[in-house]
Order: sequence, then C-alpha cells, then structure tokens
Amino acid sequence: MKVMEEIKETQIQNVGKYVNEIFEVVKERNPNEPEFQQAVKEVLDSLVPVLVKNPTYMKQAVLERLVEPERLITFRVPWVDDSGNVKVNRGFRVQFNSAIGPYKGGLRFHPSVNASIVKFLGFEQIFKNALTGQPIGAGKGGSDFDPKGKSDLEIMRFCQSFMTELAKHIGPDIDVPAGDIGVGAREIGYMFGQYKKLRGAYEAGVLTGKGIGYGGSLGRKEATGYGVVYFVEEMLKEKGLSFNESTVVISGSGNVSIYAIEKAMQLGAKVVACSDSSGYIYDPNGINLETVKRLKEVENKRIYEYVKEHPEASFQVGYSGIWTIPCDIALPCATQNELDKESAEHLVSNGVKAVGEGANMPSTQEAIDMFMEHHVLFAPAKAANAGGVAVSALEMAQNSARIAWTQEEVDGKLQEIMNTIYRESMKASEKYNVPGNLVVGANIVGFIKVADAMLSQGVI
Ligand code: NDP
Ligand code: 2IT
Repeated sequence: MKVMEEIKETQIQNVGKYVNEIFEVVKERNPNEPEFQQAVKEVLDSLVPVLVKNPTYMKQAVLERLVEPERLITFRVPWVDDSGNVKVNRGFRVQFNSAIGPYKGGLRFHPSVNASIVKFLGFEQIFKNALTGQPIGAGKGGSDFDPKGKSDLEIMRFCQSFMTELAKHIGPDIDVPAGDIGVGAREIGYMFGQYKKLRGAYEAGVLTGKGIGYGGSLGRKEATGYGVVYFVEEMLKEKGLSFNESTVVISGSGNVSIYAIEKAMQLGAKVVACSDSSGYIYDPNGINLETVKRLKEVENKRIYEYVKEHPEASFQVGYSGIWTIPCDIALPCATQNELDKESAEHLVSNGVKAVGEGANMPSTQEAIDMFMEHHVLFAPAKAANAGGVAVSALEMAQNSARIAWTQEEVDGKLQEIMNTIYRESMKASEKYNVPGNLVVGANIVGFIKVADAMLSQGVI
C-alpha cells in the first residue's frame, strides 16, 4: 500500500514538473502578457490530476498545443471622427481552438485591449465553450477603441471599419463573434450590416447577440447575468442556502451585472450595490433596477447619477471599495482582476458565503486562494458565466434552422445547461479528489472534451 502511495506521489511530482516546464515556455514565448500567463497558469495547475490518470495527453503534447493559438490576427482600424480627423485603432481576433466547432467568442472595445487581454479571454473561452456542451470552438477579439464619449455616428463608422477587415476572417462555419465589454446590440447591428454588405449574402449566423428583429435570439441579452445566478443558486442549494432574503453585492452596471441583478431580485435577494469604472453606489434599501437600466441602457450615463434620484443611496469614488460592503453573496461582473486579495479579505471578514464570477477572471489567484481557505462557495467564471455563450450557440442553431424559440424555451434550455455545468464540474471535483473545488472541476471537464476531440483529429 505504502509503495503504491509513493509511486503515486512521484507521478504527481513528475507531472507537476512537466506542467511547470510548459508554463516556463509560455512565459518565454509570451513576454509582457501577464493576463494571458495568469489564465494559463491556473488551468495548467488544475490539470495535474487528469494528466496523472491519462498520460496520453502528455505523449500527444495536448497542453503544448492548447496554449498556442491556432491564429492571432491584428489589423489597422482607421476611421473618421465627427470633426473630420482621421483616427487609427488596433483590431484583434484570436482564433484559439477549433477542435469542437467554429471559433466562438466576443469582441471587446476598451482602451485596455491588447494581445494579452484577447489571448487570456480566448484561452478561457476554450474550456468555457466546451463546458456548455454546445459545438463551439474558441475565439476572442476586439480593439483598443474607447467608446466612451463617442457619438452614435462615430461608433457606426468605427464598427464598419473594424468589420471591413474582420469580415475576411469570419463566417457562420468559420468564426462567430459576439459582444463583450463595450460591444452590445448597437455595435453588433452596425457590424452585421457591414458584413452583409461585403459578403453579399444574408448569413445570420455570422454574429450573435443580434437584435430580435433580424435573427437575434430571445433571452440572449439576459443570458449571462441570469446564468450566473442560476449557477450560484444551484451551488447554494447544496448547502441549504438560497438567494432568497440574501444581501447581494454585484460589481459593474453593464449587460452582465444588470441581468444578474434582475434575476437575483426575482429570486428574493436584496441587491445593495453596483458600480462602474468611476465608483460604486450603495443603496441600503436595495437598488432600484429600473433607474440603473435607464441610466446605463438608454441614457449612457455614469452610475453616480443614481444618487441624484435616490437620495438614500451613496456614491463612492473607486471601484474596488464595493467589496467592503457586507454581503452574503458577491458577484464580480465588471472586469478582470477587479477583486484582489485585500477585497477578498474584506468579503471573508464580513461573512460572505458565496462568490460567483460573472466577469472573466475577475478574482486574482490570491483572492481565490483566500476564498478556498475560508470555505467560501466559489463559482469560477468559465462555468458561472458560460450562459451567455451557451445562448449564443442556441442563436446559431436557430439561425441555421431558420426558426425562433420563445423566451421561455430559451430560458428553460439555459437553466438546464447551467445545472449540467454545475453537476459535471462538481462530479469531476469529486472524481479527482478535490471535492467542491469547482475551479479544478470546471477546468477538467472542459479540458477533457477538447483534448479528446483533438486526439481524435490527429496532430492538429
Ligand atoms: P459592459 O460593457 O456591458 O459592462 C461592463 C461594466 O464593467 C461597466 O459597468 C464598466 O464600467 C465596468 N468596467 C469595465 N471595465 C472596467 C474597468 N477596467 N474597471 C472598472 N470597471 C470596469 O460589459 P459586459 O457586462 O458584457 O461584460 C462584463 C464582464 O463580463 C467582462 O469581464 C466580460 O468579459 C464578461 N462576460 C460578458 C459576457 C456577455 O455576454 N456580455 C459573457 C461572459 C462574460 P464603465 O462603463 O465605467 O466602463
Ligand atoms: O466571455 C464570453 O463568453 C462572452 N463575451 C460571450 C461570447 C459569445 O460568443 O456569446
């Protein structure tokens, strides 16, 4: 028995060494890309138990292939502002992995976008998309264009120029972009119009997140936020807890946040705070979602405007202070690394019971370690926010079949997908001896689906 254990221990050490060597190469090949390195490190570390059980993945160099994108496209995006000045931005599309379907993933327009950001997002998309059970590979893209303060016509001209180049690389069976930070239904509409004009065909399935009147799916707008809450509710249920009568803090006030707030409220929670990049609002009576929706979805205003209409609420500058507010459930839904160790310490000392990641990689590794150490229920982004891309895949299915499902049908499928992701990730965590660790569980489930498809397709 003792001998067996020693052999096992040696195997784990050897695989650990192998994984570290891969990570060293990733660092060397991708210098100055801290977000990409962070995302790769988390996944590599969590896969050690699978590699020990199935060495074929190592022999066939599956990890070495997974960490290298199939293709990274960068391009010039020239456009003309309202004063007639010529502006130039940089466009990106990373086509990371096509083992289980056409590349699929959002476009982000934000000044912070660079190769590291699109590669971390594209890499995470591999595992997330596989987790949905839908036939979608992984991609991501965007631009360092800043939509803040731009007129509607400037946004349109930018989107048209961006698509003029991107159109050469996408298609309903090739690569299907969607929204992300700074890209919503308006931008998707302008890009779809330009793609259609260039392609000379009505290929509805080339983009998802379209308007309902021209091929969009009911329920896509709500899918990511609702999905996060469905996933976290499942996780809470296992411990006899629920959103009902819980106090909840949700960062951001964009697409994901707004619909996470809506579903949490529908389940009986009191959501007391949300934010944008300027700061956060705290409303002890529970925030008024109609006001937030109007300010953000219609008027494009800053979140501090909320307190003008709701004097009982307060506004604080700086977005990370939101995590000092006592709550039972915290849902970071803004951006990467918005929740660091110090924020996690505040949440833990205020007795947080569950954290669900609506944004991509919102918690730093130190913050995740802190939650694990204190047995806080933790729903990782790749699993918890997969509802958005899952319903994007349902939009593609409807486009191919030329049919439209009802909101109820789409929402029913979304709930089923989120429950399945939860159950499969939980089961994997148990099978690989880290019961309840959904970070490891989700990474393993996603990895096995993609890795097995890659093995079946030869050295690709
Ligand atoms: P939106 O552009 O609709 O909203 C983003 C929100 O986050 C805004 O409130 C924004 O504030 C805030 N934010 C963005 N960047 C920063 C920053 N650097 N610092 C502080 N706050 C910031 O985007 P989404 O809601 O679509 O996306 C939010 C997160 O969810 C992202 O991580 C995205 O990748 C992820 N996600 C999105 C999905 C989707 O379907 N849309 C699916 C899965 C994940 P401000 O307006 O001031 O910039
Ligand atoms: O991060 C994500 O999963 C998204 N931004 C959604 C991608 C999609 O294709 O719907």
